[in-house]
Formats: sequence, structure tokens, C-alpha cells
Amino acid sequence: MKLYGTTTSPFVRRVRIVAAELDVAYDLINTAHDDGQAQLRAVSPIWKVPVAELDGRTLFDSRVIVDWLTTTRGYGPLRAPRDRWQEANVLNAIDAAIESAIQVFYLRREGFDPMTIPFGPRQLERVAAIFEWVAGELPAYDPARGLGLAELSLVCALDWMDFRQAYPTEKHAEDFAALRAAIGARPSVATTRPMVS
Ligand SMILES: N[C@@H](CCC(=O)N[C@@H](CS)C(=O)NCC(=O)O)C(=O)O
Repeated sequence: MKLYGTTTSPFVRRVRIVAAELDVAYDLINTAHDDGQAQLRAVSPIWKVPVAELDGRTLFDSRVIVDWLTTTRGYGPLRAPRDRWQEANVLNAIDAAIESAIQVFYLRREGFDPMTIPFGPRQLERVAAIFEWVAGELPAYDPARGLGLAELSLVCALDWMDFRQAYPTEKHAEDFAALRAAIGARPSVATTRPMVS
């Protein structure tokens, strides 16, 4: 698989973890650099990562890429959803949390403090509401049942927020610390921690 992305993005990391779990080899085109960014823009009008080229297809969006991988390769050691629609709700919520925190991060990176206007606090309040809700939706993590897409996406979101200091995830330590410790030790997760490259 040819994967366009960065080593910081929580969306790209989700795909990298699933690829590792399913033994799908990939070449990462690093879109943090000008050359990789130009290559991305040549294949996707969205200009967002991840994008994957595999099996003769070009796929935009982490959820679509993960869907393709699990549909064509099976779930391997990952846990298939027991309730697809409940899992879709949880994944949508986690994506909304990431997107809100990313808006805050992007504005700060441009030198603007979004907390000085209602937009900023509203994003972080949304993240808090989502994590509180997600905590009630996820069953206690049981390694014997395997790692599910919701849990791994949640850990990608939390790790990215810590990495970028985009949201104080320690507010949810009681709900998520055990899950993060258990999943964080898994090689696919441990080797894909966010880093600038
Ligand atoms: N729904 C998309 C979201 C992808 C996304 O927002 N990626 C970010 C990086 S974490 C991006 O490429 N942002 C570039 C931009 O907004 O210009 C997915 O799941 O792949």
C-alpha cells in the first residue's frame, strides 16, 4: 500500500495501526514535506491525509481505508464490531473530538489564540462532552476479546492531543488510563506514537 500521510496525524496513525495488525506493508509518502504534499495534491482534491493507493484504488479518508482493509483482508487479530451502528456512532464522536481539537491547534499554530473568542472554548467543551459520552459506550478493555477500532481510534486521539497539547486529556484519566496503558504496549501502537519527521 502507498500511504500518503504524516507521522503526527491521528487519522493516519489509525490506518498504520490497522495495516500493522493485518500485516499489510506500506510505504509512507510524508506529506509534511513539500514533495510529499505535492504528491498528495496530485491524487486527492481534498488535500487531507490519509490517502491510500492499494488494490488499484485510490481511497480518501481513514475510515474508508480501514473499511477497505478489513473488508478485503478480514479483521485478523482485531475485534470485529459487535454492533456496527453503535461503533459508527463512537467513531463519529471520536472524529468530531479530533476535528475540534485540530481547529484549536491549527489556529494556535498560526499565532492566533482561539480561546479569546467563543469558538475556542466551545471546541474544547465539545471534546470533553464527547469523551465523557465515549467512556460510557466502551466496555472495559479485555485483551482476550481483542482490540476494536473504537478503542484504537480513541487512543490515537488522546495521544495526539497530548502530543500537541491541544486538550488536557488528564481530565479523563479515570476513564481511559487503563485502556491507554494496555493498548499502548501493543507493538502496532507503540511504534506509531506521534512524532515529527
Ligand atoms: N475524515 C478524515 C480527516 C482527515 C484529516 O483531517 N486529516 C488532517 C491531518 S490530521 C489533514 O490532513 N489536515 C490538513 C488540512 O486541514 O489542511 C479522515 O478520517 O481521514
